[in-house]
Amino acid sequence: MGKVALITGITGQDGAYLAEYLLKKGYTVHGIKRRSSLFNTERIDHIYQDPHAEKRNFILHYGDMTDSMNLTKIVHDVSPDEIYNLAAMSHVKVSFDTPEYTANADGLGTLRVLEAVRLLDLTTKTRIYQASTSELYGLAQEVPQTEKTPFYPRSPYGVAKLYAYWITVNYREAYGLHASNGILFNHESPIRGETFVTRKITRAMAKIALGMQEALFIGNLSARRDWGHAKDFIKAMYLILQQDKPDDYVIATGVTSEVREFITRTFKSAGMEIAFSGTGEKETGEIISIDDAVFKERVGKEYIPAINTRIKSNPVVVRVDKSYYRPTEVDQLIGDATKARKKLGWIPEYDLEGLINEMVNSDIHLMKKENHIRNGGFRTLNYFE
Ligand code: NDP
Ligand code: GDR
Repeated sequence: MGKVALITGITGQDGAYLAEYLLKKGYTVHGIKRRSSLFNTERIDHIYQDPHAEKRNFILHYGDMTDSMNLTKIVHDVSPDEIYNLAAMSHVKVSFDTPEYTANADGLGTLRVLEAVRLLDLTTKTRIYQASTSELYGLAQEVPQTEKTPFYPRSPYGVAKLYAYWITVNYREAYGLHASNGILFNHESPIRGETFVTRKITRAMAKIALGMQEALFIGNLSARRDWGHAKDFIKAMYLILQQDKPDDYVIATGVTSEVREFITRTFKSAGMEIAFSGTGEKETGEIISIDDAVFKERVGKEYIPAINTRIKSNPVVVRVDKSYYRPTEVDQLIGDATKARKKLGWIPEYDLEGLINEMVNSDIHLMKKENHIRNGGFRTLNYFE
């Protein structure tokens, strides 16, 4: 009999990759999804199984991190070997708008999962992975950040996750739960939420290249992040729960880059050279040249005349909008994953270039599809976040 896993946040980026990964390993995967007025299972559609099918190894349950009775019932019914607690209001900027909800879902939500395991006498059976974050370091007290670096969160999200981190450690120490924190640095992918900065950039670049959008409006260009690929990072989650002893691990690539550089590299990957000028809110990025060969290969020969005409009249494709600034910012993050490398044998396969190329290819493909729909006279959705 394969193991049984329960994933909260299964409809999110990490939940989708992890579910697929565990299914391939022979697990039966249960996931918690929220009731939504629209379908919210797009990321797991390829592994979705008809609830009417007789034998299933992928089962979804309605639930919410703010509802302890519901969570306890699901944990009881599933009796999982492993719980991956990935559900969270995960957008740092939005957490300033919804601080109480974020504390409830991200902080108390974790307590609810731990408490369900304890109350149901599953402490010796069920292992728990808590999705902790580099946002705990916030105003970083040390460079690079390790498991020993003191925390200094800078957002309601970071503070809620700080509670989640420590309550996980506390349940491990107080009740002997196999409960571990993965302190994961930023990880991205073609299925990253559209309002996180990397995906916002790759989507906007694709639309600009295809003549569907004028400019990318962005916030703090100077923030630095340690960006990896979600496919690599979910493997670390799995490895953490396979260890005999529970523990906390930093998971990071060890390379940090500016948002500005992510933009430059994204456009370059599709054959567009960008140069930035000006400072603060007046800073802009303009296309200074097109590499026809790369543009042809990545975007398509037929789009070359239009982009050339466009940049002759208006080369500016990046503008700053201060509404994307955060009340308190995390300026720089870079992780040291030596412990994970040594103890888990975890080594990421993707570098930043590989990540960007994959996201760029995927978003150009997606936007071409949108473009075809528009050119066919049909409406497509507008997103301006
Ligand atoms: P996403 O935002 O893509 O996914 C979050 C998931 O949580 C979604 O399935 C969402 O459901 C679900 N969710 C949100 N609120 C609730 C709630 N109240 N009840 C039940 N489910 C809820 O995040 P990621 O996949 O990127 O991240 C996974 C976890 O890892 C999160 O906890 C995040 O904070 C943490 N993390 C992420 C990092 C990253 O770089 N990606 C780095 C470090 C930590 P729905 O689809 O309906 O919105
Ligand atoms: P982050 O990711 O806050 O690190 O949290 P995000 O991509 O939102 O921001 C990264 C940096 O880019 C700057 N930035 C912008 N960010 C967004 N979203 N939109 C913009 O227009 C923009 N312009 C500049 C931000 O100010 C920031 O400095 C992510 C989430 O996945 C968390 O859940 C997770 O815990 C951490 O990563 C690790």
